[in-house]
Formats: sequence, C-alpha cells, structure tokens
Amino acid sequence: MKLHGYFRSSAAFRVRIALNLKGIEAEQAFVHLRKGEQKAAPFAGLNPHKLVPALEVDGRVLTQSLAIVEYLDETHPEPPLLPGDPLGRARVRSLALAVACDIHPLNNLRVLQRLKAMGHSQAEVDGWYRHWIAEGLDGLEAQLAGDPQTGRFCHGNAVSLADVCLVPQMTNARRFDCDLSGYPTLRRIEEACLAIPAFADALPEHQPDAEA
Ligand SMILES: N[C@@H](CCC(=O)N[C@@H](CS)C(=O)NCC(=O)O)C(=O)O
Repeated sequence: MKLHGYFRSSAAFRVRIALNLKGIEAEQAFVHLRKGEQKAAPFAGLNPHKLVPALEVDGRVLTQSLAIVEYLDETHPEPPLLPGDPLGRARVRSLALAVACDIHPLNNLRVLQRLKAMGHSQAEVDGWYRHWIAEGLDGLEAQLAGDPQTGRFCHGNAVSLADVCLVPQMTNARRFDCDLSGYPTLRRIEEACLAIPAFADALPEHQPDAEA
C-alpha cells in the first residue's frame, strides 16, 4: 500500500490513524498542498479531485478518507472501527460525517484560498474558519456530552471511526487558535485518543514531511 498525503492534511491524518491502529505498514508519498502539488501530475492523475489522501492498493487507487478507512476496516477487522450493531454504526458514522461532511469541507485549503482570491483579508478568512469550527464543534459537544453511549471515546470505550475523524479536526482547530474551552467532552476524548500511540504517531508534527 502507498498512502499519498500531506502532514497537515486532516483527511490524510484520519487514514494514518487507521493504518496505525490496524498495524498496517504503508509506504508514504508526500504531496505538498501549499505548493499546489495536488493540482498537477503525477498526483492529479491519481485523484482527479486533486485532494489528498489517496491510497494505492493492489494496483487500484482509493480516494475519500472515510471510504479508505472503511476499506481498511473491512480488510483488517481488528480492532474494529465500527460497532457491531446497526444503531451503534449509525451513531458513529453520524459523528464522523459531522466532521468530514459538515465542518472540514468548509475550511479546506482551496476554500480558504478562494476567499483570499475574492479579496477577503487574512483576518476575515481566519474568522470564517473559526466560525465553522465553532458551529460544528458546538454540535458535536452537545451530541456527545451527557449521552450514555459516549464513554472514554466517542462511542463507548473502544476507539471508532468517530475518534479517527474528531482528533484531526481538533488538531486543526488548535493550529488556527480556535477557543476550545467550551468543549470539555471533545477535549477529554481527544486526550484519551492521543494517549494511544496509533493516534499520537499520526500527528502532523511526527510525519517525515513535517515543516515548521
Ligand atoms: N472528503 C475528502 C476531503 C479531502 C480533502 O479535502 N483533502 C484536503 C487536505 S485535508 C486537500 O487535499 N486539500 C487540497 C486543496 O484544498 O487544494 C476526504 O475525506 O478524503
């Protein structure tokens, strides 16, 4: 397997966590998003959407981090990243999609770059980022806090796809100096996850392509 990613990409971070949790060794290829390498050959030939991550496996190319993580979960079932019951799976996917579909796309690099190109100042772009982080994390905190299904992690006491999505989003929010004081449940779960080497080793600063 070969993972095409970028140290700061939270979508690639999700896949790194899943690979680590499953104990899968994957070769890494680095796509420098700030230099626009995702928009040109060879990467754009692998993923016409021009977004990382992409995972090469058995001569095929998988894209979309959640599809990749579910593929890894199906082919390497231990430890499972989705609960065994349909209601549990729906809850975990709902939490994961709140990050991957409702928060992350609004704050993607190309969206922030487009806002700048339209003439918005850096302060306005930062405000946009923090606004959507707050909207999304407010919802997640309310969804998780006080729900007996929430345990040490987002769903009970085993890590799941929901944690795989939450931790990179929290890391990203910290990078943009978002105020996370109002999210005690999210911070507690983040801390529990980062105590696990599979999560900590996947942090941006621990990647071979990390930059200051
Ligand atoms: N839904 C996609 C999102 C992928 C994505 O947005 N990747 C970002 C990095 S986290 C990217 O490549 N951005 C490049 C750009 O915005 O030009 C997934 O989950 O894989």
